[in-house]
Formats: sequence, structure tokens, C-alpha cells
Amino acid sequence: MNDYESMWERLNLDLDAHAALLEVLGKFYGDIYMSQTGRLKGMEYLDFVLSEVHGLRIKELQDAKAGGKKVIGTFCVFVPEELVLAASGIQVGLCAGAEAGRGEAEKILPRNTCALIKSFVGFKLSRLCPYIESCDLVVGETTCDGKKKAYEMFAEYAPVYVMEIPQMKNRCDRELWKAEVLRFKDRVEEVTGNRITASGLKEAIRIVNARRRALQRLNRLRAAAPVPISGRDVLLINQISFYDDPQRFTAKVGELCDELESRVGTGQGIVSEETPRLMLSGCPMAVPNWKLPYIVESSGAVIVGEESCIGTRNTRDLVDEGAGTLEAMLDAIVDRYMRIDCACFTPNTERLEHIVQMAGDLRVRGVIHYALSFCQPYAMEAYKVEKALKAKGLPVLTIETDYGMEDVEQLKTRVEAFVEML
Ligand code: BJ8
Repeated sequence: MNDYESMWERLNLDLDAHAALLEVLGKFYGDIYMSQTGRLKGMEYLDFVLSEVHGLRIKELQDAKAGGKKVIGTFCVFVPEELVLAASGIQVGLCAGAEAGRGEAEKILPRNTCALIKSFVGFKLSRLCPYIESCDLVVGETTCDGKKKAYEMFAEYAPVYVMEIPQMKNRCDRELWKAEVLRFKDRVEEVTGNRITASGLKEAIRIVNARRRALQRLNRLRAAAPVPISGRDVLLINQISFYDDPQRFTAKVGELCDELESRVGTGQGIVSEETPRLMLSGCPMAVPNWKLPYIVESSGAVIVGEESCIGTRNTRDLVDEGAGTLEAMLDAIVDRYMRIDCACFTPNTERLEHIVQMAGDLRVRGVIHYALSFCQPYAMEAYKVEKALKAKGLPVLTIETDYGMEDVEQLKTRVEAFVEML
């Protein structure tokens, strides 16, 4: 048994099922990522992190825990990482994008539950996720009904804490959200045993903003024509931002952007300038959910933006760094997170405005709206998104799918037909 296997055994993973999962993941990654040509040298770091996603990164978490740090897992970009970092904790994203564990999940969840929820519940019940097993606290949130109710069940298996997320954006909703941020601060302090100070929070805000700025820079550079990096690679970078050490990640993305900048400077692209530019909009694509981007980019188009929580919804807004006192910094955090335009809000007109603006800025020829099957908030909002984009003369393809591979051929036919008519 190698070192990682003994670590996974200590974490009580199902070793055989876990080995099978890693094998499938490796093959999938090879087909979708390593088959690309003209990748940036900077992607080697991301390939390495992904290859060690259940290895070295988990070892780092275990070593940090042995040194007294606490690990806090999340499923939603509403959970303010700044507070966890300010209390010397480590925050990791737990959303899962794989089908493994679905059978176990369906024993306790209705079959008509979205794949993302089934995936995280299935990973826990099947003992497949070393991140969940490393967590001292798992933070849920009252966004969609499916997640809200799933956390009640999840709490039977893991230490769950739920944040209440408002559903509207009136003054009373901001008050509720502020109270929730303060309640979360207390809980983080209790779990970590560390008090959050003004200087600690200032530094945490700086660290998380720096990561957002690095990803914003990446998004600006990828928008060049010809397109200098594939949508798949940018999605992977965004996915890894939820797992990796924030400062190391920011430095590596900075290096990758330097390389990208010189590529853009010399007019080098990964596809010809005539290749139709598309944008994805909708549900988050958690690692290793690469199905749709792969289909799109092997159908003669290139993805230049993701309007999603694993994309610009998570990186667009910064926390105001001008605040000096702890109270003012907490207010700045409250305000920044209230700007998230998740489809769980009503009304949610700012999302439509952002999508139209983004499609214009990125000069896309069309938008693919992506909702996971049984995700009511995003599937319903697709109607308004389509209407807003069509009013600007932009074609939209609406897709509902899950993590299964059964519909790949059917999706490919639809995407190819869409790309052809652009
Ligand atoms: S802020 S998008 S990360 S809630 S796909 S579980 S909505 S039924 S993920 Fe999300 Fe936070 Fe919103 Fe972003 Fe429910 Fe839909 Fe499933 Fe979803």
C-alpha cells in the first residue's frame, strides 16, 4: 500500500471504488484535455494539480489539520471564504461533477434531483471523496429547494452548518444576509478556535480579491481574436480555484496570463479567427463535468466565456478594500456577496443584464444556456435569457442534461446544427 492509499484508508474511503473512480477520471482527462494541441506551458501546473487532486492536495490538507488548522467545505459561492481565511482556516469547494455514487444517492434522494446534488450526496454515501472526509465543517445554504432539503439528510453523515441566503434583494434581505454573515463568523471562530481580527480580515480580503483579479485578467486575455486558450482549459482553471491554495493558485494563474499575453501580442490562437465564438451560461460545471465544453469544442466552435458560478459569477465582483474597521469590512463582504445573481433570486434581472453585456463584450456569435436536468431555477430562467439575447439578435441553444454519457450523441447533433447556422 502506498502513502496515498494509507491516507485514503485513514479517511475511510472505499479503496476499490475510489481506485476505479481515479482510473475513469484519468482516462476521461486524457481524452478531453491531453488530446488538445497548442496548450500553454502554464497548463502543466493545472494538469499536475488535477492529477494530484485526491493525492498531494489532500495530503496538504491533512498536514495542515495535523498542525491545528481546520478545513471547511462549501457547495456555493455565497459562503464568504474571507472569513474562513481570516480565522486561519482552509476553505474547499465540495460540489461534485461526476456520476459515481448516483446509485447510493438515489436510495435516499428522489430520482428527479439534479445531478450536482446527487453527486455530492453519492460521493459521501459511497465514501469516494477525500475532501468531504477532511472537513471539520460542511457549509450548506438555502439557495434552491433541492440543496436546502438535501443538507438535512447530509447532516446525518457529516457536520453540517446551513447559511440562510435571502431570495430577494430588498433592504430587509440585506439585513437578513448581514445577520447570517455575522452568525457564520461566530461559527467559524468557534470551529477554528481563532478570533477574526481587522488585520486578519484585511489580509484575507486581499488574498481572495487577488485570486479574483487573476481570473478576471485571464478572462480579458482569452477574449482576444484569434482565441488564445480553449474554453475547456479556462473551465479547468476555474474549477481548480475552488481546491487549490489561493495564494499559490493566484501566482500560477499570473504566470499563465503572462504567457497568454505574449501569445495574444503575437496574434497566436488555438483556432482560426473564423471559428464561431460561443458563451456558456447557466448552472455551475463542477469538476470533472467537462461533457458539454468538450462537445462544443469538438463541433467546430470555441468557448470564450462562462456565465456561471464556476466562471464569471464567482470572479466578477471584488470586496471593497477601502474599509478600515472590522465592522466596515464585514459590511463590504455583505455587499459584495449580495451582488451574486444566482437564479435562486427573484426577480433576477441583473443576471440578464450581465449576460447581454458579457455576450457583447466577448463578441460571441451565440450562447448555449446550460441547465442540469431538474434544476428549476436555471431551467426556468432560460426563457428570459433567451428572450433577452434574441432581442439583441443573438441565437441561443438551450440544453438540459446531467452527468451521464447516454445523451452525448444527441447533444453533439444539436450543438453541431447550432454551430452550423451561426
Ligand atoms: S450561487 S448557482 S453555487 S446555488 S444545479 S443545486 S441551483 S437544482 S448550484 Fe449554485 Fe450557489 Fe446559485 Fe451558484 Fe440547485 Fe440547480 Fe442543482 Fe444548483
